[in-house]
Amino acid sequence: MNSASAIELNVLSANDYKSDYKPVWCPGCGDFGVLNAVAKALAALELAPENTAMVAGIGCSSRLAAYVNAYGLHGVHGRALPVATGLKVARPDLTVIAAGGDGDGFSIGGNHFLHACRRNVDFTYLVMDNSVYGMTKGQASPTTECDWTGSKLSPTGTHQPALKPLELALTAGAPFIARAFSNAPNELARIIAEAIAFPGFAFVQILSPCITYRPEQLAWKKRIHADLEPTADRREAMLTLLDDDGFGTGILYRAERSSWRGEHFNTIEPAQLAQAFEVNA
Ligand SMILES: Cc1ncc(C[n+]2csc(CCOP(=O)(O)OP(=O)(O)O)c2C)c(N)n1
Repeated sequence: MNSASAIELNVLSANDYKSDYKPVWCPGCGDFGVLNAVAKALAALELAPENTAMVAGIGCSSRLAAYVNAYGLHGVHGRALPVATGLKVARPDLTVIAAGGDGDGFSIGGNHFLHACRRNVDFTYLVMDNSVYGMTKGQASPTTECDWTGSKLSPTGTHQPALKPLELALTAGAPFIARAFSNAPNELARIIAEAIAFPGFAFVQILSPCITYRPEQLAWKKRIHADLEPTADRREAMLTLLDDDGFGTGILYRAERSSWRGEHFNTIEPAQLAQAFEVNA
């Protein structure tokens, strides 16, 4: 075998980044588009599956971790980010991707989201936002519109303003913030690849329709406009968001911020730490 064919054999295609598990998502679910785009991005970046880890919470979208051919953890509801943080700090050589839904990430995991943005550990967070709790049969989530009457638990609407994930990420300090659409495969794969390549915490809100509990979201494809332009100016990014209708896609904000790489906190020896907490009777 010559060396050229040996190199060829090592090149993986997007399909090689899909596991043998067949997705159990409903036919037409936006999350299929996200799986395809993640596979395409991993192939484009030529990341070895054995050097890549996907960590997810619980929900339909969080099943993504099982469907990607890499190390995976389908963990505890709302806890993908602390696990991803710990993994990246312990194994900085791995490419770490966290994934989940809007319920997982902004409701039970909301606190972790804010602190992951400000802590800025170098991993990517993909939120498949369908503005509903899909897995538990259609309750309102933090990104559900206040006048949505589709759930028996909130028949007159939630009467609470929907959270705005991009604004939250910007105010909490995330250095890379983007929005994408599950049904725009090339743009989605490009944004995911840029997020993974970014040296810091990279947040991507992916509008991913739930055709079962929110069939009206099929109309999202008519509302999407791919016109967010990256800026490193927080004021400019915030002004864009103040006029945002929630359907602009692209990279909103990309700024240099020193990433938390662990070494800042490794200056104390465990014995010294134990001494600091010693209680003298
Ligand atoms: C601690 C805990 N609380 C509640 C649940 C029930 N639960 C499972 S998935 C889910 C919501 C998932 O919604 P989302 O994250 O938006 O994902 P989707 O299913 O829509 O993709 C809830 C409340 C749980 N599994 N664990």
